[in-house]
Amino acid sequence: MGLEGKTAIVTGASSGIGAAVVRSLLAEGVRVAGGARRVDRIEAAVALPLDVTDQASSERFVAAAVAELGAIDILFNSAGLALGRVPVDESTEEDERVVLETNVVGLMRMTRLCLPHIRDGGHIVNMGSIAGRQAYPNGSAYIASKFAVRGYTYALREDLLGRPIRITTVDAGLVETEFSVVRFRGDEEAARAVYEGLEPVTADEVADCVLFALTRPPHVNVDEIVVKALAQSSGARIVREQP
Ligand code: 8X3
Repeated sequence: MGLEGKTAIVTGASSGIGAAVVRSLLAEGVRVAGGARRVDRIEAAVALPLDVTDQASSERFVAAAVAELGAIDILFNSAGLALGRVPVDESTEEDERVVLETNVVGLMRMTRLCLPHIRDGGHIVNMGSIAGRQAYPNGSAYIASKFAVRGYTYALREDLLGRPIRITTVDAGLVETEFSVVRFRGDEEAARAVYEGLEPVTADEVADCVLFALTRPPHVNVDEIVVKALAQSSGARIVREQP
């Protein structure tokens, strides 16, 4: 099923998996509105400021995107982050709030705001994580947020059942993007160590998974894709080659 001429909204469009999905949708002939705080980094023709943690910003974004694109065929909810790798008793309320407000409340808000504009045959793809399927040590807020994304996606599927809108989550493991630099608050060395001694999945390879789900026939709903580096069985078990 080709995507030529379809329209898409992508959140978290300025970097990582969001930016990779923008690129692959553009290559398929999709008209994309990308939203992020760093608008200058968005490669989509329609690049708009978006802070999913801010209701007014999200409302302005959706109104402007719909004004540019008309109805929406694809919503890719990619905006998300992790902060820190510490045990629960060292975690801070502030970090927990930022992670949950971005990954969970922001994703729910964007879905709710976009839904009235998603036309029949539309598709919502949520970026999940293997952290939303199995816990690993020292990642409680991120893990809680991604379990919530999976729960919300299941609930969405129940509430939209009978409507011609498909729903997919893509749960990725180690993907080398700015994710770890953000998680370690700019500490590039700590971020690099996350991917050392193994070949992580790339953002483009995750975008391929998104494209696969989007291009199935309209009656086929790919519920979940779980994609990990071959060198990991979970967030906690990773085999690294010694230098
Ligand atoms: C990212 C996966 O395991 O690095 O969503 O937290 S993990």
